[in-house]
Amino acid sequence: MIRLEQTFMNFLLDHQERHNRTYNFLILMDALTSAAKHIEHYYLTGALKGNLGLAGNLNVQGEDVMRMDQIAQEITVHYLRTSGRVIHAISEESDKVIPINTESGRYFVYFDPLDGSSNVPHGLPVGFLFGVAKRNLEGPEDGHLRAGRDYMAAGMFVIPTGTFTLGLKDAGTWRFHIDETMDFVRPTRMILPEDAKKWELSFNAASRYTYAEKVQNWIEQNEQKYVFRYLGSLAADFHRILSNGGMFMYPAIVNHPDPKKNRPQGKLRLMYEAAVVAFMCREAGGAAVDETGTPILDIQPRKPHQRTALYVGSKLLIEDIGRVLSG
Ligand code: FDP
Repeated sequence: MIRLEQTFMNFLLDHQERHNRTYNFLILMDALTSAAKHIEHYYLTGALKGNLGLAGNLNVQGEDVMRMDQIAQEITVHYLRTSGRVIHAISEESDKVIPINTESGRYFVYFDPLDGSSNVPHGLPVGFLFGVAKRNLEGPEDGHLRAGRDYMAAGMFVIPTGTFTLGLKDAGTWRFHIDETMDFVRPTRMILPEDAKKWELSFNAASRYTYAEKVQNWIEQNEQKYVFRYLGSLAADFHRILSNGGMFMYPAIVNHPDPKKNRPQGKLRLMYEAAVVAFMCREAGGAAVDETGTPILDIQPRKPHQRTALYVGSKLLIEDIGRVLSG
């Protein structure tokens, strides 16, 4: 007997019906999964077609744009536009807020279509991360800069592994795998394991002496209890933490020997990186804080590309480091 699985769309349809919701979110998710599959296709053949190199320009953060970043951006905006459900989008690849269906759209989408750029030339895992918030449907629009606690969903595709993880507000975090027909299937509820045996720490170890002293001390006192893993791609590193437990961190850089390289605000972007993983983590029983110990999901963004430090993972570990950070 072959084993056939429930599809993502079927799972979501069931979810929407159980909560008496419209199908608009389904249409949006169809657009996002289609975009992810399309990006995955380009990524898999990227080395052959010369798509894994630099595009020759810089992005809004002053970083080199890869050819794949542009492809992924074009694909995602296309699918969001044709869904007819998105009012505005904020993307890592675009300086300004992107108007999509400004009259009829219902959702704000915050995304990074290809995160983890150091992995791109090697064809190794990168992430397509996104958060979704709903516009105010009654009365005047209340702005597109939403805190993570106001997202209705947040998810990530780890490309090109065929995995998709989605956090749904108050309804858990679910993982899906791509099947032979390119459908995402087999909803599996993700709950961070309480047993610390498999817990991992994930951070750029080469940068540890650039962190605040209290963070360095915490690492020294705790690292030997856990396994260390770091790929340098937030989605892929967080994917492991969700399964095994532990903590991913990208602390503020405050003690760099070259002070110009300090990043007191942190490196990761709040709206389409930190809040996305923090949302999925909360729905899986975990937590996330910034450099002051403030919950990531409570931070009200002041600008689209705001950066933050990030500590995300198993609740006990985040509470522990949170005490150190806020102390
Ligand atoms: P990258 O700069 O390679 O695109 O989004 C930023 C990000 O990747 C994350 O995906 C990753 O976790 C982190 O930065 C890696 O940064 P370091 O190279 O400083 O470790």
